[in-house]
Amino acid sequence: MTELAAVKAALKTQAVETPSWAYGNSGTRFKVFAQPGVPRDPFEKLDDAAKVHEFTGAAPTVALHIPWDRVEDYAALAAHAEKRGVRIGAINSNTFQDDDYRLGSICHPDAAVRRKAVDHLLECVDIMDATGSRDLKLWFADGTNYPGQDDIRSRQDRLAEGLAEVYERLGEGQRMLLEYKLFEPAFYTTDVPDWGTAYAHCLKLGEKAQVVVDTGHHAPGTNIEFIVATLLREGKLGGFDFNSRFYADDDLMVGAADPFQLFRIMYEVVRGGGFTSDVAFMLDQCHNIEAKIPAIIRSVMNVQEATAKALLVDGTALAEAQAAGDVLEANAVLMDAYNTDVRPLLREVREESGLDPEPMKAYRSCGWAEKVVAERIGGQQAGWGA
Ligand code: AOS
Ligand code: ZN
Ligand code: ZN
Repeated sequence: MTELAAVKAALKTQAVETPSWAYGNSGTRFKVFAQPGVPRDPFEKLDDAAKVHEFTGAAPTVALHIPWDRVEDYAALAAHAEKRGVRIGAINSNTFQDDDYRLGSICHPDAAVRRKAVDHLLECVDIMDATGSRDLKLWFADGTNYPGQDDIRSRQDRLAEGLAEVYERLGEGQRMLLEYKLFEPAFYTTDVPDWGTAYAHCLKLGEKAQVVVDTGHHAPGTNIEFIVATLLREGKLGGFDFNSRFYADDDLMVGAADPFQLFRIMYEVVRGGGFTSDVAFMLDQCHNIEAKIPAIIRSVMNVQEATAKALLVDGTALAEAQAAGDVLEANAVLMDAYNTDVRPLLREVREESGLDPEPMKAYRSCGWAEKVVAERIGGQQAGWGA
């Protein structure tokens, strides 16, 4: 296989998971702008997700969020997905929306609240069983707002205890993906604030527990690709929540603010063998002011473009320059790949896969947007702000 053929072959295997909540109405704490034609239930969210897959060929799974996607019959939901040509991806838990969780969930000082939170996580594993989902994705809003509010160390103990109970419940081939976030909604301490804390818990739990890197969850200036390289080296990178950020957890379209950062991340993924492993490439975004399905198609394409550039890095030339201590040449090798216009390559890849080379245009002219606007009255809100 020529090198270009290998790059194309790799791109054809790429899968980006889209989040069910990105198809629903969303906004900030100031305002949710309702859009016409948005899904009214989880089944319709899957219908929209199937459109993204139909035109990109690269979005075969859809993440669910419980309770936003709660249904009577999860097997029926999974069957509906399959009928539309997609599958159920990660199950995202929600231990942040109930009044009971004012002081936290799994780290709450009251054992009864902790019990409720853990029971919810166990319910999510039941849903994984029913839908065939592989991953339980955990993000905890737990933390404190004021020094002294609660004991930092005890909260870690409670976290470890709760996670261990859920870990034990995981079946064969199921994973627990633990997400970290620097701050928000808690502003003084967050119980899983960084990759180190997530890693420490996952290491103790065992090999089914892995870390999720949400690209919006870091302090400005954090070198995310270094974290990616480190977690991959340790076999602990479970996946990504991709989105882009200008300021904090903006949840905008991945690759919008900083496509170069996305390229650097994807380069470390490729370099560390993560592209061909079980690393899950998930989107965690909301489309508050832009049309949702096209924004998700654009996001998938942004990931594809960054990946194509990462795959084009001339590894031999880079290794030679690095070994020779040729700083400028090594940097030039990387920048050459980044500065390549990979859109023609991706168009070819799509054509070879029997797809329209221009997913955005193809979606716009397919009539789906007009159809759902006419048919769906009273679309559902995604769940919460962003
Ligand atoms: C919150 O900031 C996180 O990014 C989570 O991944 C969250 O759980 C997700 O956005 C939806 O559940
Ligand atoms: Zn996330
Ligand atoms: Zn987030």
